[in-house]
Amino acid sequence: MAAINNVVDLSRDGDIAVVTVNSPPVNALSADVRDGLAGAFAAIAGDTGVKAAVLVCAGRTFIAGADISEFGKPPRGAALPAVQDAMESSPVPVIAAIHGTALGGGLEVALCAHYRVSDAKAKFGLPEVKLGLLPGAGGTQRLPRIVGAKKATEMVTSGAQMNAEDALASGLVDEVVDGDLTAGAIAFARRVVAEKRPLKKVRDDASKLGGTAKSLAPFFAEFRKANAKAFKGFDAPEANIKCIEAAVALPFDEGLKVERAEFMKLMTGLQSAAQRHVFFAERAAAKIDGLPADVQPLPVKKVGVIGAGTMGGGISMNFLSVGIPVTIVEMKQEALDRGVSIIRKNYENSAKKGRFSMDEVEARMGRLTPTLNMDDLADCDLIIEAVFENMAIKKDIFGKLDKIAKPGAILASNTSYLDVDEIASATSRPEYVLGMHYFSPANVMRLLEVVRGAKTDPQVLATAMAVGKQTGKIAVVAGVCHGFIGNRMLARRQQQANALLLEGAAPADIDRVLTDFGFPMGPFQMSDLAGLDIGWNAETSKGETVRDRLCEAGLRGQKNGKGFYVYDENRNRTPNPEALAIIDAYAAEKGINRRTIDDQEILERCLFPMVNEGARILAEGKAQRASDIDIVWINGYGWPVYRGGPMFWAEKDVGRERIIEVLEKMGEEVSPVLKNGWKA
Ligand code: T1G
Repeated sequence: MAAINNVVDLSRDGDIAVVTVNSPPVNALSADVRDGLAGAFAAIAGDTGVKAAVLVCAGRTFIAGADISEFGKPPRGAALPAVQDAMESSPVPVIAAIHGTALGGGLEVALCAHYRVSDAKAKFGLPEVKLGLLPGAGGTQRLPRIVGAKKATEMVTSGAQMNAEDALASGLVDEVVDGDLTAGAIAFARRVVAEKRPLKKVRDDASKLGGTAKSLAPFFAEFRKANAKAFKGFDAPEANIKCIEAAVALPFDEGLKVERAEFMKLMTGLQSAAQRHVFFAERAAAKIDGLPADVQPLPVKKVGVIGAGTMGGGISMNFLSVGIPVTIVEMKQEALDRGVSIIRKNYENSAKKGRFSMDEVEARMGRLTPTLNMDDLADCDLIIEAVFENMAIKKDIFGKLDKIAKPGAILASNTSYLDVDEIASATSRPEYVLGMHYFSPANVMRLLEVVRGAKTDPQVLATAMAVGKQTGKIAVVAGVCHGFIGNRMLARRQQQANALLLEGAAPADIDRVLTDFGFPMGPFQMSDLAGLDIGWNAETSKGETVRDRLCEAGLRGQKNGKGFYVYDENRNRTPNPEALAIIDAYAAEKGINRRTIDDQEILERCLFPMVNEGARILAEGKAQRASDIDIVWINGYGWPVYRGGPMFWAEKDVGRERIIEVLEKMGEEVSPVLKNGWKA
């Protein structure tokens, strides 16, 4: 084995050359890897003793793409197209041997081999669209030449991965190897040589595109129409489609030029910078600053959930779905039965959609133990309380749990804003208490705010974070404060939205400005969906707020078809003149001069105070890093991923100066962290 450089080795198995990439963690196409590959294939081209070459990767995966951390930096090392040309124009057959995930540039490199083999678990994809990009190394021109233009369009606009079975069926791989992959690839290479098989260049075979520009035009038109809602706001999907259209309409090298041009437009755009920021921010969120390296998560083999309502049921499903048994507790049999039946119905619906079998439904339900007796939680490793938001009730429950739960059990509250330290004070083991704030529907929403109490033990925190990852959540550490990270900032937006309402902006205008910005829903649509009477009490209501007045007038939102909007039987909404009249009257009563407010003011007043609150949260250490705040808002509150999150947007899109200027005009006290800038 001869090292070409620190990450690429070249060895021989008789007359078969083996190029091995070994660049943990995911063999990304860094400058060193590109240099190593260029060197290896140059050596192979110059060695007449070599009859074929196998490209394989060490570690957990084949090349998982270009090295994203190099983007935006001055280019170094061999250019990827040069490496690909060296492979494609190799004088001997090149076989790519794939395991793990061949993604992005990794698959594009494999598509420049003359043959591809893989193990049975390998996955294949071009996920660049998730980074606001497109496959910029020939993937949009070569992939359709193998799987057809239609399949390629789906793959590059969704970023979805293809499994080995489908890859073999579609011709993406030529063989799925049993046993040792490298040995299987070398054997395959020997057969290619022995049978004098051609050096198949994907670029030269357009026979599988599946149609012409004319015959496929209806497909592309229908595809755009069918995905218009999903692609709204994103630049990358359309650019990807354009490249596949070019692959169908143009010769290979012309199509490559279109790909290059579209790629550079996206690469230099803010959306891709935002989505790349989010890629690394998601991974950074899992890290706990200052956690000693030797702190390992505690085992969580059995979970208890208190409360079988909407949140308790959804939380339980997260564990049942990954094989962890759950004991769920309720006060009354009827509530328990209702909770369990909703869990079953949700699973049965997923089975009907073909996500898994009815056997799997039974297996998951088989892991659920409903009970009316909290003592049945005595052997749980983690207990999550998900009952009504009332401090006295929660402290009572934690006091009882303190006596029931085994030593070392973690006690978590799903409170969405109450003081976790006060809840912990109801126990003799505050170091084992923290918050695990799920978002509704808890079995769907990816975000989990893990609230670190003043006395929470680092190992307990690490365990909750690990449990979050294990159950498919993006866990973010938050400190104890009112509303933690997300709800605390949301309150600032709602405050301004309510003020704008009185000053003259219509609910529909405010909602439109925020949905045009990219949020799935505006604040007043959300209020109508959640129900205007959440936390409202008819007996004590004195018409002090607009919401009181709306509720006193019988408006409840979607649940009774009238709130800020009136809703028809298909839930289509139109502004509710009754609500507008109530708002008018309230504003007049308060002597507020109403005026026309433009969209920019609406947007800035709704979002800038949020950013300021985010800066305060950082200043108080209630969030570890600004990118965590971005992850909270993208995964819990519908902030558009192509805008990178509120803190990224503030820094990279709007600029802190503009925000400070507007906040000062609004009479807001500007956080020093906003003035001085924050750790990303
Ligand atoms: N570049 C740089 N670092 C990467 C990386 C990449 N492509 N992929 C992963 N990492 C780092 C990641 O930050 C983390 O670091 C560690 O590896 C483990 O990752 C020209 C333009 C491969 C499925 O989009 O989807 O090719 O946090 O925690 O859950 O057309 O990583 O430990 O310091 O995610 O097992 C296209 C991106 C690039 C694939 C593994 N490729 N990666 O998941 O581990 S653009 C992608 C993934 C491109 C060309 C274009 C996943 C994974 P740290 P991890 P995992």
